[in-house]
Amino acid sequence: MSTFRTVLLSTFVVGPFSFTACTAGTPMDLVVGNIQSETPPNIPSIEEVTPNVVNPSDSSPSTSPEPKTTESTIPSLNELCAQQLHFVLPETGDFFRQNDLLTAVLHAPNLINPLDYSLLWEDDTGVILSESTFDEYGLTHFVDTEFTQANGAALLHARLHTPEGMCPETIIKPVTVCSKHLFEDFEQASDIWSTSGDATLHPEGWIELTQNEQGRQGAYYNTETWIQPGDMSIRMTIQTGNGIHGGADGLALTFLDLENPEHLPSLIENALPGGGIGYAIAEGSEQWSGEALTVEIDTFENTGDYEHTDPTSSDHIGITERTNPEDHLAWVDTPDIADFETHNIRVDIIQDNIHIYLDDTLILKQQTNVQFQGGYVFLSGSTGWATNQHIVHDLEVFHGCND
Ligand SMILES: [Ca+2]
Ligand SMILES: [Ca+2]
Repeated sequence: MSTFRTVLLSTFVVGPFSFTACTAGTPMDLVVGNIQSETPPNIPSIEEVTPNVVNPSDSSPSTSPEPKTTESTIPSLNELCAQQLHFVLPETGDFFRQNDLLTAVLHAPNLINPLDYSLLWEDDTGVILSESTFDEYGLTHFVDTEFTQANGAALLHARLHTPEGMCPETIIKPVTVCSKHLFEDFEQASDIWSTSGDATLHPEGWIELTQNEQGRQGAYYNTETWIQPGDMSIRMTIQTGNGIHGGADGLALTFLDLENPEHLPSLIENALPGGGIGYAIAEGSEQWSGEALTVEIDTFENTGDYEHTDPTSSDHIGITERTNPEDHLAWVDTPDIADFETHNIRVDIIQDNIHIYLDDTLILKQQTNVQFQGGYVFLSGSTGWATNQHIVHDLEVFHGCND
């Protein structure tokens, strides 16, 4: 008899009955061990059970106070299903390209005999994608491209298959599948990207948006790629700092809603320098509808004396709309962002939620109403009285993520 079974017996078995926990959060279920024709009038909860006491309603003749052990030592399906299951991969909110390879890993750390179990991987409609066995450490995995064929928000289900049968409940991991994907590593000159102002493409594999001198402004823009509205995930690896007077002004990624991309260069050239971070395009242009979405890495507090007002005295990652550097839809302080180390910035927009990650740590989750209608993409940067280097090492955007 295993330790597991001994514990179950001494804890749960009362006369001919045994009691077992179902999945977390559900009430205790009564499970009949030795089948009796009579059911107790009041089903006791687990707290009411005193181990090793004969139930007074037990009318079967018995000369021994010891509980019967033969059948009730076999754990029930509910007992076997009451397991900790934990997705190692994918992570919550992960984004995939359509037809990407999905790798999923699940850990069940407390299985007594993990080799006796397997796991069903299912989609949201209950279709079984695969069944995989556990290893001796309680790990199992699944690799597949079928799951990522459909576009949009998706739920991956995992169902435990025990020696006593299938568990009724699944655990769920939400992910997003996107039909569009922009990736630029700046390793070589591109037909669809162009530099503007002081921006320089370095053959080592990055774009430097300004020179580290006062009053500079530059951009790198793409007249071919239309970023779709809706859910998206934006990732950038940036490096900024090494300047004078405390550092300024920042760098930004903007999606500009524009009918004709031929107007992009002139609009960018006329964007405001300094606190405008090279993305602040004045409203009223006939060439531009006025809709835009920007992720700014703002390293200088503008106080409204000459320009707009920033919402915080700290360096910050902000989300602004309509290229208005005063209109911060969301922002989060990042006081160490201009330390001239490389930093990974990730902004996810899922329905009305903005999630901002810095170096893989979620630093802001905010509910807001994003008006973005899609647009062409450009990176920009600027310096003023204070300066910094403004470098982007790579850029990735998952978009087209809605059904
Ligand atoms: Ca600023
Ligand atoms: Ca700002």
